[in-house]
Amino acid sequence: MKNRIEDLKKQLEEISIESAEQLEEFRLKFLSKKGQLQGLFEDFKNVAKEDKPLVGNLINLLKNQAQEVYNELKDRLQTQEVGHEKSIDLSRPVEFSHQGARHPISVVRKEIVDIFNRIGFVISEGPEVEDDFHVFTALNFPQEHPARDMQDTFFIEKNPDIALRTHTSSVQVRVMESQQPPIRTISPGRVFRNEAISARAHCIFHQVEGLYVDKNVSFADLKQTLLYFAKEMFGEDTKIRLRPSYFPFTEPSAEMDVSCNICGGKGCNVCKYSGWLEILGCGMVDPNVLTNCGIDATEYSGFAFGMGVERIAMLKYQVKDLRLFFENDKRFLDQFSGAY
Ligand code: 2NM
Repeated sequence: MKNRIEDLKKQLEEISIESAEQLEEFRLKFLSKKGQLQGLFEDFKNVAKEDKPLVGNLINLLKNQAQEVYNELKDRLQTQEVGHEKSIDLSRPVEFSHQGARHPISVVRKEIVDIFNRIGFVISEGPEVEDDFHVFTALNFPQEHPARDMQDTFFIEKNPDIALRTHTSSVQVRVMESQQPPIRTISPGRVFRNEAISARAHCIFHQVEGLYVDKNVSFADLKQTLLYFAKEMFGEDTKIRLRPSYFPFTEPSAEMDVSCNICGGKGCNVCKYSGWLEILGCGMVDPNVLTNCGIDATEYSGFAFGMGVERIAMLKYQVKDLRLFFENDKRFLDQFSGAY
């Protein structure tokens, strides 16, 4: 009897269980009515009277031990099986993410650039600190032009030949100097003007300028390219209109409006009841500019355009004060965290 108890105790200590089937086998063998422990209880009556207290105690201890082992193994097996459901609650709301997001100006700049990329315009970039030739002279600005005035342009104090670029056309001058047509390029970038900061103007802002130079480029090409852009940017139903304008670097020059996509052209406070929103300037590149950049103006012609990214972002997101784009107030920026 003692040997059987010892033997079962040993088996109990060495038990290893991997599956529910093995656990059930264990239960049948040790704990069930037909199990070995029950067998011990049944044979207990045959134990000599003087041995009964000791043997009885041993059997009870063994029974308790077997029950404990069983409970523990069952627990362990269950946590293994359902561990995933226990540790991951799929219905729990996500915690708020404090990761950063793209700035609305970056989102809009990318949108503009992507549209022109799709029709073959290649991005070009250049320096923000430029010389007079690339910012003004090559672009047909006369010596006395007011833009060259200290009041409009930030010059480097010790060298009036060096300035912060006032437009990204300077990048396109560099492109034309370094390569012959066909040229199809788009220049996004930061520009600087010595202006008083207000709800509509800032001394730093962002532009995207485009340039296309090839044989037989016409004003019709300009118009169709910009119509495509307007439809991609503001929606398929968008209409455009061109009004005559003036820039030193283009002739003829025009300002382009798009139909107001807030009121659909009927008139509202965004378009100031005109039905139209001004979004960019454009024109045919003045032959003088091509010549200044080393391109034969008798063989080639081109169109160019330029737009302010802040202005387009203001229209797109209904932002009434341009200064918000520069203040980096998180309460403002967080509103665009899903934009891209
Ligand atoms: C504008 C309006 C019209 C322009 C001109 C050039 C260059 F380099 F080809 F001469 N780039 N961009 C241009 C033309 C820019 O911005 C309102």
